[in-house]
Amino acid sequence: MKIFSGIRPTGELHIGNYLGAIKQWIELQEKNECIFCIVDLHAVTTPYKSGELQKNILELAVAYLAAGLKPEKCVFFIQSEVKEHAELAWLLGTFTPLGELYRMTQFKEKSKKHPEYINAGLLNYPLLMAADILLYQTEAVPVGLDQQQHVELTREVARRFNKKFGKVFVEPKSLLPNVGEKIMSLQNPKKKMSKTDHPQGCIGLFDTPEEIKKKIMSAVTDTGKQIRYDEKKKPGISNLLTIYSLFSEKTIKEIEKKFEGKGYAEFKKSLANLLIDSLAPFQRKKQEFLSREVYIKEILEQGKRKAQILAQTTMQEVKKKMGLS
Ligand code: ATP
Ligand code: LTN
Repeated sequence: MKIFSGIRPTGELHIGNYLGAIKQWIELQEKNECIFCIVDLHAVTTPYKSGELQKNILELAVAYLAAGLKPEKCVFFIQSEVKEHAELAWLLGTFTPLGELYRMTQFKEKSKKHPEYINAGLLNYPLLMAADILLYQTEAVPVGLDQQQHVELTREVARRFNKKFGKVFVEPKSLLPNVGEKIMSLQNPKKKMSKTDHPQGCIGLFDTPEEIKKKIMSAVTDTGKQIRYDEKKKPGISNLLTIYSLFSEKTIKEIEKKFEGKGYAEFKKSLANLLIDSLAPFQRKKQEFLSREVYIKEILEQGKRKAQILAQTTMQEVKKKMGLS
């Protein structure tokens, strides 16, 4: 199967990114044709510091490697280095009704969060994402729940193009993890964990043991004492149980049983230790890759060359069908 996915270089990866997206990528790379992108053109649609972007891009590449992506098994590259992404996004915009873009949840949420920064790029964001996906004849897109709506829009765009101009694109589907599709913030269990939100709400893949302990111990929980999964009545504890389950590979039931009659503090202590142990290998690998900048740049260069060939082939067909060549 052809797989494509991407992450914005907007800060340190967190366990939501890992459980929602990257964990699936690592499994998928073994038996599929995978392309994983560092989507820098998407990162500039929300407030950012231009002087920090290159550093963030390199850090995301390091994070991809530290989390377990293998350059010999998948392609990874930087979006802005393959010009066809922006070119195709423009063309897709010429036949997409504005109303479809205005109703996207992410556009509404990011507009609310940054009322001073509602730019056309933010509105067109899903078209650039559609271009990312459609350029590579992608069949499946492994993402967290928040991105499912964008993949649906991509399907619609592909369908519309194929009908209007003739078949070029494959209609992709989203691949969500069975559990972990939406990890919630530790500070506000009604909101998703996010790189650019409250840092205390988010466990970074490379957080130190002290940071992990502090964040888990101060995670917002619910009234009551029981360690029991109930998304409506106990969203805080339910989120922690989900995280516990995914990192320990134990079922929620088993964990509830293990902590029967015990308090929140004991459960949290155990979760903090589990996370410290589970994330330690990522931290070790990150240190190793941080000192190998030349190697990482070489991987990104090779990825760019491979991606360019595929993207150019699709673009030629698109232009021919649209009468542009
Ligand atoms: P930002 O704060 O910049 O919007 P983010 O933390 O929301 O960043 P993205 O770069 O938008 O992260 O997402 C990268 C991938 O991680 C996507 O596939 C997204 O669906 C997934 N993802 C992000 N947050 C979560 C979460 N809390 N739970 C599960 N998956 C998530
Ligand atoms: N919008 C996504 C990142 C993204 C992406 C993609 C994901 C950009 N292009 C293509 C999958 C496929 C997000 O997580 N914010």
